[in-house]
Amino acid sequence: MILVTVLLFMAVILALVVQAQVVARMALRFEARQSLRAQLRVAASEAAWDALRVLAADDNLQADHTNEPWAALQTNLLPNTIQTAAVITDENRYFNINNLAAMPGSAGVRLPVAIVRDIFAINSWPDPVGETQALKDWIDLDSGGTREAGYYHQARLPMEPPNALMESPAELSCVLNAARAERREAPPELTILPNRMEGIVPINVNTAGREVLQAVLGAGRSGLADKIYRWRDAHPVTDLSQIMDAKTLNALSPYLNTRSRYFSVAAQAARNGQQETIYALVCRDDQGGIEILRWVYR
Ligand SMILES: [Ca+2]
Ligand SMILES: [Ca+2]
Repeated sequence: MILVTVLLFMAVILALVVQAQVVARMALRFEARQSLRAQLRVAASEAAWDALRVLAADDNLQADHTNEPWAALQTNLLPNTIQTAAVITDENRYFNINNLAAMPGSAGVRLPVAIVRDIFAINSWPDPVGETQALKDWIDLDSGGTREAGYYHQARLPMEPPNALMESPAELSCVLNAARAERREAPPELTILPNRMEGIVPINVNTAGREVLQAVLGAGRSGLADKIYRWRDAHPVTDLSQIMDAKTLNALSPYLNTRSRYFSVAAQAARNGQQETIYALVCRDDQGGIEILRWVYR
């Protein structure tokens, strides 16, 4: 009986020791993962800063195009075997959804709603007028419109317009999918910028894709879009008067520029199958100075 008790006691002790070892090993592994995670975040941050230094060193601030050094993918293998990659995207190649809150200063200039409607139409959304109205009412300061708070109450949707500028892609997606049965990604031609300084954030004619360019120029100006494409294949547009006459320029000037102010940076660091990513949105001023607007770890 005593022998059985002793054996049982030893078995319990052994089980406890094994369990303690397993727990200790798990804790060590967790600590190693956390430590690598911290190292990866530092490496990703440094990769993002290196990319931003190249952006700040741009020697031509009057024109921005994708053959400039800042637009190239930057990769690095660090002495501690962490691999990093950083890429800068010119956000002025897209149309800023917050432009819907602005009114062009002079008559005869195309309205932001017309451009956004064209972007939805190009992407074959079912109701470009309704989708644009939903975004406009969400952002604009007034409460008069078919997609203001009353619309959401009536449809029993648990949300209502903040009547303020949009802040994130998640917010844009939420508004667009509020009443949709099937979730859909926002059109890739749209971006979300804080436009604090200017009423309308222009697109960059040197970097904008054909769909954005076509939507901004409007129907009937496909010849101009072709001309811009031909011009920038040979050399960047440095002055808008190079590609359009004064009358056309007058009608489109709030929407077009040859340079960019907003850029996003995606930087990633990886080792042993573990990775950390940073996404940043920055604003570059006329002297090349960089201000960080968003800095998110993903
Ligand atoms: Ca430049
Ligand atoms: Ca509103």
